[in-house]
Amino acid sequence: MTLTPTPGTDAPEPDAPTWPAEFAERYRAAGHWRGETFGSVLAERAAAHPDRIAVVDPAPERRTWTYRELEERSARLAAGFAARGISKGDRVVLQLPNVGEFVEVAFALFRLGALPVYALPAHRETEIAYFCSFTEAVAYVIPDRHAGFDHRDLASKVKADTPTLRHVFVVGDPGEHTPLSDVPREADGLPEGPAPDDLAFLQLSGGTTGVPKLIPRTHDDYIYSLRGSDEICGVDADTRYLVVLPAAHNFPMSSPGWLGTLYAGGTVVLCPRPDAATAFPLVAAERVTMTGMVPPLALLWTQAAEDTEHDLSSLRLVLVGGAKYSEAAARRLEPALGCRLMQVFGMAEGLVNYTRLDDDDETVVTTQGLPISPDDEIRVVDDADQEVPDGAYGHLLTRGPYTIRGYWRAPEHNARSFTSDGFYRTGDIVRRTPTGHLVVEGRAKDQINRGGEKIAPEEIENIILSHPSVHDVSLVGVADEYLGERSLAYVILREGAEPLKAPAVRRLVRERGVAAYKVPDLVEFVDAFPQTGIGKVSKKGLRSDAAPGPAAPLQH
Ligand code: OOB
Repeated sequence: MTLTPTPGTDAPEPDAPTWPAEFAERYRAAGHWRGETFGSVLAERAAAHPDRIAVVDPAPERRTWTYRELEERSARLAAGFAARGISKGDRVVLQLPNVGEFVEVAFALFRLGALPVYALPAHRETEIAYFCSFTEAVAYVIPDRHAGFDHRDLASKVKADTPTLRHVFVVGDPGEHTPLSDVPREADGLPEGPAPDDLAFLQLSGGTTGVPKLIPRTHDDYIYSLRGSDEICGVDADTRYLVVLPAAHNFPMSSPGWLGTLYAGGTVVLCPRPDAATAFPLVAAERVTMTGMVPPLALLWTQAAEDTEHDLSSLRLVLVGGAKYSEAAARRLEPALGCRLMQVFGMAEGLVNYTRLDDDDETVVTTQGLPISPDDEIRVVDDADQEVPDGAYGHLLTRGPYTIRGYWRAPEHNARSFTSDGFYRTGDIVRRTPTGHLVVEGRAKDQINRGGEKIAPEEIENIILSHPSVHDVSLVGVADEYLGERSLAYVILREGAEPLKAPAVRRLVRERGVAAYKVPDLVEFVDAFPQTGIGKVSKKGLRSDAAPGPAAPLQH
């Protein structure tokens, strides 16, 4: 893997900072990092229980793959990718919805040591072009069409502009690209796989800046988070986990998610859409035992469960996280769905907290849980990085055996997002209860959390600012009963400029080709922004102008 160069030598800049040797040794000695890779884990599971069902893809026709089949398919695909010139360390942007091929391609890339870059199905040209060019991706894997959108046209445009991008592989009708099914399924020719401390993939950060940051996760660190999550959530060979959120997101991937389920030898059921009308019949037919979702979806499921005809009695545990889950909503989930609730407060950068199966009900509905690991170090600090007394609110800083030490190729940003001793500045405002459970009170980072989907205001502000009539813009989150927050763009027009209407602002953002969830929900024209004491735009002031008050205070 890339090592931190010794000062004074000409070693190349590492792609990302990694754990100092003494930490790595400690995490190995504690048994957290066990020298496994995703490839070795799948091979072991396939040898131990070849005929167990690993993956169920219900649509459009029910397909199942046993562990042996998944292992063979992904190993052969890995050899086929290798024959096409894809090798260890290469980046491959993976943008597939919840279909079996997602799992197959991910494991093929893991086996090769090529790094999936996990795009969300909602991402559009702006994001994809950035991921491809910034990571110098050699391949891009897409569905033909998904949710009414033709990914092949987008791929053609991106390929024309990205010199490194040699392959576009399509699941379905390929158009002018290569069908994934045409990649030769070689029986041999597999090069040596990655080492356990090599990078396994690049995950996307929610982001606070103009462009998303990439999160480098290793086999060792991520597999440790799977093992810990499995233990906490009681995942075992009988678990049948339904992937309702996009499989590319860290939550349904590893908390405990589809990777945690496969680690334990359970069955992953892929859900093509998250709505109750799609998911409930699948829960019943596949005897689903566990799933994870964001708060707005949990609200919908809770309501829909009241008069459903579908048998949900197989459900044992529903995890809810990604955004603050209101206590009132949390209280309704268990009676409605007839299963245990667990809150999850996690981040793609690493740290994941869960309430525990044996926590009392009050703790489950009022807190966001405890860290996975005894070696997760938690600091709650004031603005000067001084620890606050237990129970007081402060900024959450963390470091540990599965929390990154820096983003990928982002040294300047890393200097701001990490302390000099390697703690990640989460941007979240929390307090700790006497039992050590964390309660998320709000956020200090400039980010909007729209029902679990994260928006970096700067990215959208830059697009709106490019309009000649716009003098200035500020995007803020305002309270929303269902989503927790939605986005509001305050726009100041240039004097004497062509007048602009709200729909045109929204259209400008949409037509720039960004994920639909980033298009401002509301647009308001103002003459001036409220200022803070030092003359900076006060986002807090804007938020309180907009609404009687956000669901939770967003700044302390
Ligand atoms: C998950 O990961 P990301 O990377 O999309 O977002 C992380 C951020 C956190 O820093 C926090 O601001 C917010 O999302 N968040 C929550 C929360 N869970 C995440 N805020 C309040 N309450 C919660 N329960 O969102 C993610 C990753 C793994 C597991 C679960 C969620």
